[in-house]
Amino acid sequence: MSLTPTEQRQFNDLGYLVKEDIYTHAELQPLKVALTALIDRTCATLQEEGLLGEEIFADEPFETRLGALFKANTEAGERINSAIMGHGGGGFKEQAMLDFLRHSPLVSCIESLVGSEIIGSSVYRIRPKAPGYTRGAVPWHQDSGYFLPHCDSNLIVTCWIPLVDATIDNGCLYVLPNSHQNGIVRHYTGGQGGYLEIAEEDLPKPEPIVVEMPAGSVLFMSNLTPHASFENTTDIVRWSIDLRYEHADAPNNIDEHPKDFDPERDPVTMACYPGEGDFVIQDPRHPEREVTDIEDFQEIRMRYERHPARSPGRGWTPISEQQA
Ligand SMILES: O=C(O)CCC(=O)C(=O)O
Repeated sequence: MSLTPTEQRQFNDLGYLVKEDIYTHAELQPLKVALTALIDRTCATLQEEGLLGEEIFADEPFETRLGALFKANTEAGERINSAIMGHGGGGFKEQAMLDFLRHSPLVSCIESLVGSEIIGSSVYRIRPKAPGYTRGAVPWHQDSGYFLPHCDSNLIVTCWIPLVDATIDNGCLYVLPNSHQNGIVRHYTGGQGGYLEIAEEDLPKPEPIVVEMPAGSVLFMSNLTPHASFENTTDIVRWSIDLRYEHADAPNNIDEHPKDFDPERDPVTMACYPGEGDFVIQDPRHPEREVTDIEDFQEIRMRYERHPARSPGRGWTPISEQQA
């Protein structure tokens, strides 16, 4: 599976593309099983701490269980979310995650967009948007708002992948089409949910497209495509994963150790998101560089958890200081 020329054109012209059936239901299953096991372990810890009673909704399906936990005990729900999202959101680093990142139909599609040498961006996130989760809605932004400015001219492809059908009601994504070719828009820090936010008056003008999509489809976006998602008003948890990939020429920290990272260094010498570890997904000339072993993958991720190397960021103004 790869992207057809028409699909590539749509991605380049509109800044987004949806392709269905990149993961079958069976191929989503290992990740759902691993996430369920993590929920079970976290419930056991919360019970030991006296924060959760007997009821852990073990018989509820994956789609609704975390929502039921949130409804019964918001504090426990928030703790389970933190366990899933971990440090910066990319804390989940089990075999099922590495397999998901290396899923060959997806990697072939990425190859159509960035070429055959592919870096997995450190910034992958699991987002269980449970009803009642206060940081579920993500305001309008471009992913480049989070990356350092010298990466604006590099294509970093975001793949947004729902693990359950994503609908308007459960908080699917919205994108602004045709808005990725005019560079970065002003963002503010401390927007809705604590995220970066583009103010209403700075938003590019096209009408937003609502991207409802079945589980296992992939929404491909560029790092300059404005997108947002809103509240989940259903009982279904809108589970999704967002992965990012770039060409090996784009700034990355593959061969860098975080203890050698100096936040005072000239930002143009840094990875696009220097706070977490990038990894090689595909290198046809040097396949030995590809991260295929779970221990190697975990080592890369944990290096950065042990030595947090914060991104100097872009110096956006806080939204509280926005001029009227
Ligand atoms: O999943 C969401 O609701 C927001 C995702 C997002 O903003 C992103 O992947 O950059």
